[in-house]
Amino acid sequence: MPSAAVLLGLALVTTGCQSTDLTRLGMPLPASRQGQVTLSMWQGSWIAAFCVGFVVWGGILWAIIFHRKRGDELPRQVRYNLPIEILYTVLPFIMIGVMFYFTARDESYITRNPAHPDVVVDVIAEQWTWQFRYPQYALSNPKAPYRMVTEVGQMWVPGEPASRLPLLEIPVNQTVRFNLTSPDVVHSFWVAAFEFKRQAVPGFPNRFTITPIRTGTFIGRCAELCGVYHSRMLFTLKIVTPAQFRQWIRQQQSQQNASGGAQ
Ligand SMILES: [Cu+2]
Repeated sequence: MPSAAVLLGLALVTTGCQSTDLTRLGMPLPASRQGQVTLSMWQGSWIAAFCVGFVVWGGILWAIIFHRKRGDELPRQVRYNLPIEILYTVLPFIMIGVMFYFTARDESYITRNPAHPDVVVDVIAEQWTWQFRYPQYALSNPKAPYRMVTEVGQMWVPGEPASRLPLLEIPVNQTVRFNLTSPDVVHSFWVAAFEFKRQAVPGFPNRFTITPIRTGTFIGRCAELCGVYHSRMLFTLKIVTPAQFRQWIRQQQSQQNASGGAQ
């Protein structure tokens, strides 16, 4: 039981900063349909783990309290107890089977790539910035990153120096396919509210599909240590209504045409 208290305390302390809803057990409020599935998987795993934990802790306590050393006489030794041996062989198989079923079911949903997504975004992750291209609209990053030489080395800065982050804008309630590539080292596309990460591996294009379920502005990060400015490899994610998205695309297109075509 003390370990349960420690665990619970740890969970509260480590999750207390941003999440006020304890039922999410430290996970952010999901911003995508896939994230909702991940969250329920996370919650279900904890419930199952606590059920097993209570049985184990109960067994330990029971042994401590009712089977204390009472003298120098050795208690009756029991071995080859077939029912118990069958129980602790079969039970873990059942537990693993249940975990496997839910993991396989949810994973195949989360990694599903429908053949006809509403929006396609090509994501190029590079040291140390992001480019987002919308091939359906012949649109490249609103502002192309440029290379800045610093005291430590070279870094890519989006737009003007130290100004805004690369912008990824997508419409809510539509399926968005991301094609993820990297020209240099391994990076990782991560938006906490999607409860999802995927690596950008040089020479190995990755893809995934997200269906956002609520509008808002989020921060995207690189989640793979990729060099000196890894921690600055951020982007802004805006989930907007489909109408706002169409308007934004038109705006970007006219800006791009005005500045002389795709970069
Ligand atoms: Cu990176």
